[in-house]
Amino acid sequence: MTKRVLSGVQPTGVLHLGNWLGAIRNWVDLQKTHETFFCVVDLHAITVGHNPNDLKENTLSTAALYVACGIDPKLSTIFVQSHVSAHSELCWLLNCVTPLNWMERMIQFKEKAIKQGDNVSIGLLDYPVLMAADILLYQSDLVPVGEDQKQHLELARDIAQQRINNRFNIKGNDSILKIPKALIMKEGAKIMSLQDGRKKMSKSDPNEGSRIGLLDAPELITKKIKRAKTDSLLGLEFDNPDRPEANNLLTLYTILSGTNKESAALECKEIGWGKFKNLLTEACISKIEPIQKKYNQLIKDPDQLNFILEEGRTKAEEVAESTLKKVKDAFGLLEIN
Ligand code: AQP
Repeated sequence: MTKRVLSGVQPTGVLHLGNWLGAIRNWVDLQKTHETFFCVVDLHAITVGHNPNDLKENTLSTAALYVACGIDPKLSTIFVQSHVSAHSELCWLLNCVTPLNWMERMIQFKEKAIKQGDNVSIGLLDYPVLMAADILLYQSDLVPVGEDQKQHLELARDIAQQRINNRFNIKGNDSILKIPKALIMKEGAKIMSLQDGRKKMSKSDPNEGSRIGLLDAPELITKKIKRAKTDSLLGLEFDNPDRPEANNLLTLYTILSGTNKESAALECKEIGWGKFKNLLTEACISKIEPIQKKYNQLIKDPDQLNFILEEGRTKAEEVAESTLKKVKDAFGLLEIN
C-alpha cells in the first residue's frame, strides 16, 4: 500500500530558502511515490502574536509557493489547516487525555515562551497537541521532520498509542489511530542564518538580512549575500566547527548549483569570499527565478488558487472527518442521525 505523508509550513512570514531546501524540495519528490497531504498551518501561526492582514496574505502566498516550488495539486492534496475544522476538534479531544507535564517538557515551547515574556498563550503550550491532531487525523504513516520537530512527533506517537489506542480501543479490533513514523530528511538541508551560522534561518527572525525570501528580488538577494557574515580565512570548507558561516554558505552553494559536496569543496577551497559570494548569488537567483515566475502567474489568478484550495479542502475533509468520527465514537460522544 502507498504510504501516506503529511506536512505543513506555518504562514508566519514569506517562505525562505530554509523552508524550501529543508522541507518543500523533499515534498516534491515524495509526492511521486507517496500519498501526500500538504497544509498551510495557519492555526499554528496564531500561537504567537500576529497581524491578521499579514496572516491572510502569508497563507495565500504560502499555498501559491507550494505550487510554484513544484507541489502538483494533481498528485498532492494542498489545503489550509483552518479550512478543515476537524483539526481543532481533534485537538480538543486529545487535550483532554494528554497529561500537562508531557507538554511542559517540550523544548520548543520553552524556547519560544522565553521570547514571549508575559504574553505566553495556552495555544503556544498546546502547539504540539494541535500538531499531533494534524498528523493523526490523516492516519499518516510518515511525517518529514527536522531535528527540532522530533520531540513533537514522539509526543504524537505517545498520545496515539498510550492515550487513545491503549485506553479506548475496547472493541479490540483495528487500532483507532495509526502510529506515525519520522521520515528523516536529506542530509545537509538545515539552512542557517546569513548573519549567524549557528542559528537556523527563520521567518520570524527580526533581522531581514538573516534570510533569503523566496520572493526576494534579485537585487535584494545580491545585497543580502554581499552582507552575509564571513570570517577572515581564505577559501571555504565544510564541517569546520569554528567556521559555521563557511559551512552554511558552501552547503547553500552545493545545493543551489546542483553540484555535489566533493566538487563544491574542491572548487571553493582556495577562493576568496568576494568571488565566492558572486558565484552563490548567481546560483541562488537562477534557481529562485523560475519559482518566482510561476508564483507571479498564480497569484494573479485567484480563481485557480481558490480552486486548488477548495479541492484540497474537500479531499482533506473526507479523510479527517472519518478519523474524527472514530475518535468521537471511542470517547463515547453521543451521535444522533
Ligand atoms: N532554516 C531551515 N533549514 C531547513 N529547514 C527549515 N525549516 C524551517 N526553517 C528551516 C523547515 O520548514 C518546515 C516548516 O517550518 P515551519 O514554518 O512550520 O516552522 P519553523 O521550522 O519554525 O520555520 P521558521 O521559518 O523558523 O518559522 P518561524 O520563524 O515562524 O518559527 C519545517 O519542516 C522545518 O523543518
